Amino acid sequence: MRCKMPKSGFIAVLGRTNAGKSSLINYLLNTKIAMVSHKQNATRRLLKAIVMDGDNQLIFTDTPGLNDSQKAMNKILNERALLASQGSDAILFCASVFDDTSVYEKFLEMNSSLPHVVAITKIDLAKKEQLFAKLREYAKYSEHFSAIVPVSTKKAVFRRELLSEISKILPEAPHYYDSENISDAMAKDIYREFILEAIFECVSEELPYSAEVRVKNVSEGDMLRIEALIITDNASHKGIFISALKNIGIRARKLISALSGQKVYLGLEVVVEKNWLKDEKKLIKFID
Ligand SMILES: Nc1nc2c(ncn2[C@@H]2O[C@H](COP(=O)(O)OP(=O)(O)OP(=O)(O)O)[C@@H](O)[C@H]2O)c(=O)[nH]1
Ligand SMILES: [Mg+2]
Repeated sequence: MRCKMPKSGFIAVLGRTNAGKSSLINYLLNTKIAMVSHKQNATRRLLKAIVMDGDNQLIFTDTPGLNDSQKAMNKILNERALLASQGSDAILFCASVFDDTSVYEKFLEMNSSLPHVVAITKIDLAKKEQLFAKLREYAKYSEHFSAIVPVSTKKAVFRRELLSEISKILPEAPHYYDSENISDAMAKDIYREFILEAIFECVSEELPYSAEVRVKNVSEGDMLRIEALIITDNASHKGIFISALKNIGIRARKLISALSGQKVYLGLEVVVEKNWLKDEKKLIKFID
């Protein structure tokens, strides 16, 4: 007798910045591993989340949000997002219920041969009529997507429906990872994302965009000890980061402790790497 093969595959999560991609991935995984921010262009790196839907294995790649900015950093982020779809089996396109369909139209113009599902996010913030109107707008493109699913990570609705629609478009294949794993990322890479999230939360306006984080050391004993550098681009920014360091530390420690289940010591130091954002070679190396 032939055993039924599960559906398994890689799904690139694409969409405009701030559409709620990272939040959705955390929700689908039932564990927070991806950084989230109300500020735009928060996610800089690709991050995989391994989600089991029954026996099916869905490996989501969080990607930087698509944007029209001409800044060097943002161009690199766009390229990264599009690259993520190349090695994938399917795409999950995310758009908030308030976004117009222009980003989706641009996505269709890419003519990706991959099957995709559309997730309409943040439906908790919209009236029913707004959601229905948005679904009618997308109905024009129904020949392109295999399903459209409204979701809310705040209300925690339609997780099962979304996973099931994505499973349908994946190939039959054995699992790629042990089903106990939640990500292929190293713990220190997730800690870096959490420190970045704390920076986005604790320092204002444009300043988080001048910062990168490097985790220097992680050691485990009676508690988890992490030493990390916050790198910024000039001395006056350094001063502002130093004054926000206590709050950044408190927030980041909370996130790391929730994931690791351990008490956390977090040693943060602020250093200046002059103009790292303006030197494209340095920029690529820093956000690698
Ligand atoms: N009310 C509500 N807010 C949401 C929901 N999903 C995400 N958000 C908020 O939307 C903002 C952006 O969320 P992210 O998950 O960081 O968005 P993103 O698409 O990953 O953004 P980039 O990384 O910049 O591309 C955050 O403030 C989230 O808390 C939702 O379902 N409901
Ligand atoms: Mg994100």
